[in-house]
Amino acid sequence: MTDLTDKVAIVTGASRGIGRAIALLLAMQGAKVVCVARSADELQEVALKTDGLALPADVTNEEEVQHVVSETLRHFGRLDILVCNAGVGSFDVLEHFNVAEWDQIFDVNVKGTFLLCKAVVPHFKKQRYGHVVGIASDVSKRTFESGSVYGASKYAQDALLSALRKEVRSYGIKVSVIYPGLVDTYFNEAQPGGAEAQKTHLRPADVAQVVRYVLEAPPLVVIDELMIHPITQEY
Ligand code: NJP
Repeated sequence: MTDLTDKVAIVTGASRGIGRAIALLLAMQGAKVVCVARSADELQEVALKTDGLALPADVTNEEEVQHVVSETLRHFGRLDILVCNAGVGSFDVLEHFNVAEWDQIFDVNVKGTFLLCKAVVPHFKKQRYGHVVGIASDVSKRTFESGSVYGASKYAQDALLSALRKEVRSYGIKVSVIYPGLVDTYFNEAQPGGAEAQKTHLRPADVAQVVRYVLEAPPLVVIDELMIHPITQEY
């Protein structure tokens, strides 16, 4: 088993939802967590709870992403884990989307993942160690009506991470991709905690447990992919 004590982990989208739950759980395992998202106040609250570092940043901005990585290394002197979780989505028939909405979804879900990996992987290669975890989606593997744009972005994010896994394996770097089904979060302007969603959706902590499981795998073991659904969800 890989001990997470004192491992340094960047978690994007840590201000709420799944990312917040991942940050809290990794901190409980003794990891030093760098919380990244745009909402500075929410991020500060998570950083206080995790005894970690809040670095407000937009994952679509290369300079801000580079700053997150250099500031992490300056502050902690090491970096072991990257969790690419920040993501956005909305759902409608294809012709109702405009180009700005397409760009926003692809910028956060695909370019954000690309920029974080681009900034972190050279460091991981130098130390010949590191673990990238991507929070993709079950719709990285299937399509559905009204999911064309979001689904395309999640297929692209998955392809990027799967190819990266092949590029970095010989350096001892792991890349794991998690494919959650419905999760009770603020995603797509939802309000979590409703009675119905509690019966039909995973909790953010369920996904966080999967991330922990993947990260704690023995050094020789890489869990490439892991899909998780609420038992009530038709898939
Ligand atoms: O959503 P939500 P989830 N730069 O809205 C951050 C995937 N997923 O936790 O910047 C930096 O509660 C945002 O922070 P802020 C989904 O695709 C979900 O459900 O402050 N951060 C917030 O912390 C996504 O990849 C479901 O607004 C940015 C976080 O992202 C991941 O799970 C199902 C940002 C979003 O929190 C987490 O989403 C599935 C930016 N430009 C996959 N833009 C589900 N919930 O059902 C957004 O299959 N964030």
